[in-house]
Amino acid sequence: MGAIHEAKVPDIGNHTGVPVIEVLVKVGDVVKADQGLVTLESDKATMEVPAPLAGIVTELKVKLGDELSEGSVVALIEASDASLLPSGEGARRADEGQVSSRTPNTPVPGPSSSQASPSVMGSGQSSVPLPTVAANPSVAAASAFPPSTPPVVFDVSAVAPGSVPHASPAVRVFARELGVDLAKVAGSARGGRISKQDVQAFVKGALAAGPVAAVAAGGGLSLLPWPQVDFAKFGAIESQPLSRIKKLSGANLARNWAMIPHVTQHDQADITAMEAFRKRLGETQKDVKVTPLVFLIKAAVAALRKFPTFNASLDGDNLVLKKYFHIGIAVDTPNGLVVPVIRDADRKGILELSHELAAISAKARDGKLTPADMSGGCFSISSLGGIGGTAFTPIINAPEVAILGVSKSQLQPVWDGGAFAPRLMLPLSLSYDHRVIDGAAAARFTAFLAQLLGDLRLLLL
Ligand code: CAO
Repeated sequence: MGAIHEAKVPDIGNHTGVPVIEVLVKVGDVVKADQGLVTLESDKATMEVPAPLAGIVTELKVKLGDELSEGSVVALIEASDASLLPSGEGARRADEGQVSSRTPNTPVPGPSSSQASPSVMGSGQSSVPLPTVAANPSVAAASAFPPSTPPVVFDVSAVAPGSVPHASPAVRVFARELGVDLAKVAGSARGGRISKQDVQAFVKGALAAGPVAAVAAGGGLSLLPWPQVDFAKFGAIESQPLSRIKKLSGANLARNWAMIPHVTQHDQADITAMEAFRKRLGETQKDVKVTPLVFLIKAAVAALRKFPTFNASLDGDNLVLKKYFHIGIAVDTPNGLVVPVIRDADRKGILELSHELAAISAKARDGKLTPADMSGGCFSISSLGGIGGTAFTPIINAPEVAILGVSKSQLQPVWDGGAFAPRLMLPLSLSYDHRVIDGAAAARFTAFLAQLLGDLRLLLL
């Protein structure tokens, strides 16, 4: 009987309580070094926890839904005879599992491999902190053998959210066997996950389209490389690393901007009466600040109810229509933009929403939002109204299909049919996914929003 080793969650940055979404092995399974044992998924990325060495799974320490952090023990593995050999194939495999070096015959996994994923959720370092097995003589012996190729260099940009395809290990193996880059395959399963059928469809499409089209079949953009400029040649500079949030949100924004055909519909709402009401409310409600944003949340919910295709997500050729109303709010924090979600906004009143908005914005600015706080949104609102501006083009928060941008309200002379009257006008900028929403629907949606904000009594209907 070989020694028993613990398989632990490797360095996943500052993330804690990341849920197990798949258990990939069972007790008694024979596993290879580096084989995925369980899959963890935050709202930003998916990663597998790999077996530290080849052997037999003698005990599983986790189940679906358990929330894990760095160092959590996932399983116990009895080392196989091969992995205990001081030299030879077994020892070399264990070595490969630990230092991420690979012989030429070993397939080098793509960005979705178990090596690559952990840093997606982690610190974005340039090399992956791989799991180590303390006091493991077989691994110590194995690591005495120099790897036959240099360690795989980890490219954070290749695995940033948006670059990391959502797929089960079986689908990844299948794709690897066919030589398919999963980053080019559109996932049609729930949450954008790539199924085996998606990979098959991708291959069929590529073959049918011929060699040139096959390259582009994944929708890859054929872009010029990023300009490399020595800025210091032109004057003094200072280089600052991007925050982790900026790197993560930047990758998401770039994907959403490139993959969604955005159109932005601009409109204005006359909020003169709404503001008078809000001010009166502010005089009596001293324990919470009521800003225009909560009225926008209520009006957005009513508009989503009336226009269900805005409360939807694309799932391959299907549109998933949601019967719940969870509204994401873009919050500007010192470390970058985050989008916490207010759940069941349809069931909450103006004051409850105000308390919740204050609480989540404070949590966001303190950097204490959890993945759960930022998941499940149906539609987002990005309000720059407290700062300024007359209009902007917000980027859709995929897999949502629309986002409402709000700029600063201004007093304007508005013709009432007989004279110009001073009215407080609120600029609305609705960006929508043109694959799902037509321009006419977007114009109706914003006009309806403006109508509701112009007369809040309509929200009671
Ligand atoms: N027009 C005029 N004034 C507005 C307004 C609008 N559309 N919206 C808010 N205001 C006023 C508020 O009433 C408040 O005024 P008082 O202090 O006089 O009462 C002031 O602006 C500040 O409001 P606020 O920003 O603190 O509160 P909010 O509820 O409007 O917004 C939050 C909360 C968290 C959304 C906001 O603070 C924030 O982070 N906004 C930035 C979002 C962002 O960065 N979006 C860009 C995404 S794309 O890169």
